[in-house]
Parts: sequence; C-alpha cells; structure tokens
Amino acid sequence: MPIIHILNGPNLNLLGQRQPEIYGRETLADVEDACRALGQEMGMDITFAQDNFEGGLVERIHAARGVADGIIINPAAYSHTSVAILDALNMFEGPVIEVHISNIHKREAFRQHSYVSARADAVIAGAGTHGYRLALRHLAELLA
Ligand code: DHK
Repeated sequence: MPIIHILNGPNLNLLGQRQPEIYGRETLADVEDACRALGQEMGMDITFAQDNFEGGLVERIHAARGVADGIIINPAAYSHTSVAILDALNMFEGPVIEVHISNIHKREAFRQHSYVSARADAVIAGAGTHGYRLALRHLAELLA
C-alpha cells in the first residue's frame, strides 16, 4: 500500500476561519477526513500533518525519506520564501505534488513565485480544498 505524507504549512490550522472568501469554509480537519476517505478508497496509507514552523516542515520532509512513497505539500507562505523546504524536498526520492488552495497566480505579485515548484512534479492551484484530492489521484497514477 503506497504511503503518502500530506504536509501543510503555516496558518492552515485556521482554515475555515481565515479569509474564507479566499480559502473557503472547510476546516483542515475536513480536508484531512476527505483525504483519508479517498486514500482508503484508493488503497493508500495517509499521514496528514500541519506545522506553523519552517524547521518543523523541514523535519517532516526528512522523516518522509525512505518511508513515504509520495509527498503532497501545501507549503503556504513558505512557498514564496523557503529555500530550506526546497532543499529538503530535493532530498526526498519520490514524487512531490504542490497544492495551493487559492490560485496564487491571480493574487499579489509576491505569491506568484514558489521555490517549491522547482522540485514539484505537479502543481495544483486554485481548485480549493479539492486540490488535495486531485493531488492524491495524480499520485496514484504516478505510483501505479
Ligand atoms: C496558502 C497560504 O497560506 C498563502 O500564504 C499562499 C496558499 C497560498 C494557498 O492558496 O493554499 O500564498
């Protein structure tokens, strides 16, 4: 059974409360439940985590090495700033899918560059929280 680590960056713990006009009304727990349900349907073992700290995300990526078959990551604001997360992902052997709930390309100029995209095998932006399930389906294809 493929092992998928789904990692979420800063402020996503407040999903559902933070700027719902941009990020929607679903909570991160709702996203986790939906991912676990789809994972079960597709025969995937899902680990789901959120971290407000850059180093915490780096350590979770290290922990995925040699353990997870694929990573789905919404690095949130660290997408636009973090060479450390890019470097950590470059040490991960499997496919990496980058997810943004909002369409970062329609937003402020500073959101339109993501360091993580230099490593990601696919980038999903603007599909809302459905983007996580799209990422799971794409990983299933890549790992088949
Ligand atoms: C989430 C954030 O927290 C922002 O900092 C990013 C991303 C966009 C999202 O759309 O999921 O710029």
